[in-house]
Amino acid sequence: MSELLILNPLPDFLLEPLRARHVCHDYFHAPDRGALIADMAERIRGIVMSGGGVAPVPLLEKLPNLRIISVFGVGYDGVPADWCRAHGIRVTNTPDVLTEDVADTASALVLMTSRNLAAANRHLLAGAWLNGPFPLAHALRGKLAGIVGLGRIGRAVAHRLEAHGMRVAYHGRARQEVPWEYFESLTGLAAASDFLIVACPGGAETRHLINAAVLEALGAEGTLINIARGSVVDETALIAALQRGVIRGAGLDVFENEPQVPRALMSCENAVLLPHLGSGTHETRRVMAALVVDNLAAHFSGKALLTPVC
Ligand code: 8YV
Repeated sequence: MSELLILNPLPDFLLEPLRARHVCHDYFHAPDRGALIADMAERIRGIVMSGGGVAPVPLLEKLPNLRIISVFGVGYDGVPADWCRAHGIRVTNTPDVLTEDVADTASALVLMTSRNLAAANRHLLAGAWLNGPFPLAHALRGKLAGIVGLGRIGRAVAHRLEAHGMRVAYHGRARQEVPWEYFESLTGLAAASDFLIVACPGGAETRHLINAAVLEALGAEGTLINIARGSVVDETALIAALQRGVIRGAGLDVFENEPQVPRALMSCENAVLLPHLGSGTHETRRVMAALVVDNLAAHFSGKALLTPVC
């Protein structure tokens, strides 16, 4: 049985099939990770990690027989993919199967922020409705949804928001054959948008892409939505923009240092914050888990990988 290093906590419905097929070593909970690696470095043939996890090069360099990294998620920004390519290490992820759930989450955050639904819930639960109605909010129809990164998830978000009567535009590395307006300038898209929706990959190329200048352009009637990676947004600049009313609000499912969320951000009443639950449904996570198991099975039996990154 091939031996695997489990880099992050995984759900039982993934751990059980992995343990039935492989010898699994729990790196995350190991009392002495250095000793664990020193003891079995030669035996490790694969790594399993979560979408938000990190597989640092210094760790990978200690595993001379590592041949595959299987990511339980679509985002693989925590994997040094170029290094893996150069060292003959395959990488797989779980694209497509989580697109609809993550897009649903983005659509929910747009609705929650536009209609202040989280505050409305607090209003009722606190008994404030007895003292008067909840304040009016804002409609979605006719508003512009500016999508940063029109990949699979970005397109699914666009279709959902069109169904709410919103207009759609986008920014990305290149213009695409789609019926929506393309903005070559991110700041230009922000200035035109009522909702700026971050749906691009994480990683060095997009780190702090959404900075103070972009937030300034989004403006006092604008809302930032992020269902991609926390690293894409300068969180310090976002907190300042929320506190000063530079933007109207934010709806976030991802954060720079998960699961630690800055108290200053949690104190912003104009922010709706979710604990990175974008793909977090029974239906989707089980299909993702099956992809992880099946990619490993394909690799170790010399067959083509189902969802290769490299
Ligand atoms: C993971 C994620 O799916 O898919 C991703 O890239 O960010 C997450 O939604 C989840 O953490 C399971 O690993």
